[in-house]
Amino acid sequence: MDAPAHLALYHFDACTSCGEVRRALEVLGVEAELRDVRTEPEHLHELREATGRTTVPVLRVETAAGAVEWLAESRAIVAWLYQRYGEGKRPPSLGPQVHRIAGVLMWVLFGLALVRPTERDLLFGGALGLGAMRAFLQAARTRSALQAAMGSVFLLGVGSVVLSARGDDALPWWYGAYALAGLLVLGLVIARGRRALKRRT
Ligand SMILES: N[C@@H](CCC(=O)N[C@@H](CS)C(=O)NCC(=O)O)C(=O)O
Repeated sequence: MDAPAHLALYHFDACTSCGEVRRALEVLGVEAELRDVRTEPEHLHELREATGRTTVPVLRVETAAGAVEWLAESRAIVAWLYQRYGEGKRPPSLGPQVHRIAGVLMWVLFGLALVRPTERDLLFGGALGLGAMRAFLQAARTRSALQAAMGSVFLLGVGSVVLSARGDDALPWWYGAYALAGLLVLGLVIARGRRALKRRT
């Protein structure tokens, strides 16, 4: 392919695979127009029309001559970016691997917590702790505000499990966690509305 003249990334904030691509763009100092398919549905429409896909990330590469190529799958996109702009650097593998393994482990602990009621607090607390670590690491790597908020919800869950394990049931953990999740959803709806308003003006 000729040298790309314009890159556009179809993505959305909460999408972890998109975060990997945003991270690669940032590390490599590559400029790309970010097209959010959740807050700007017209981009989802364009993507579906051009590729038939409704999942992201997808990178649209346009050359100076006007040729357009669409790259899908986060790993393939990151590999392409490093190959083209990495100057010999290799794509990161540790961060994504830690994220994947922590995710699997978290669900195993959640599952075990359901079938082993005697160790429920420990298993549940462990799962929530892993969830918090995973979300905060991802937030730091990909600068996702949503992941940071998710990390806070998990952390609150850990605190509440500890309180409940100590017999302090005055604050059942799920009240706090759901209240925070509600606030988060509200915050996102407001932010989305404000962005949409800004685009129209
Ligand atoms: N294996 C794909 C995963 C693509 C994928 O599942 N993307 C999700 C978000 S992370 C998606 O677009 N889901 C559609 C939706 O949530 O509307 C990749 O790594 O790029």
